[in-house]
Amino acid sequence: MDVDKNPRVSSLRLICLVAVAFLFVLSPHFVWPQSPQVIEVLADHDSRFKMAGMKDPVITVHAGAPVTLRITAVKAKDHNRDGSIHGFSLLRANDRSPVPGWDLLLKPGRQEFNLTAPAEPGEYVVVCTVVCSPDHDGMHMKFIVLP
Ligand SMILES: [Cu+2]
Repeated sequence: MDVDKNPRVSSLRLICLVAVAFLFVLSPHFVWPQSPQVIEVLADHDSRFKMAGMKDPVITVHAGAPVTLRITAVKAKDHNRDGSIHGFSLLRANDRSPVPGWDLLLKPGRQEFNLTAPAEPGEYVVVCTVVCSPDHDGMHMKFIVLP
């Protein structure tokens, strides 16, 4: 019997072909998911958050997008018992409620956090949660979530 002319075999072939085509079209979404936005922040010795090229640092992200926070922390006057020298905690601007997963403690030096931006667009604020110096109360920065 000629295999090629068997209708079962040829329909199986067609299904395989369609499946492979689908995988080919969809593969970028599996193999290369949206690459994270890398944000570099300096949590400095003068109890201030700083970002290169910004006098008033603002973090801007898109709702639900992957974000890599690359933070360099430099010790101010004081530190926590656990060795944390600054904190990086994200709050909603309107009610100061914390954003889950965005309450970070910083150790001296460079550290990286892979996070997901808040799902809700709007205005947020980053605050330091370690009483790092007498100027600690001024250690905050704007954080904007775009749709
Ligand atoms: Cu602080």
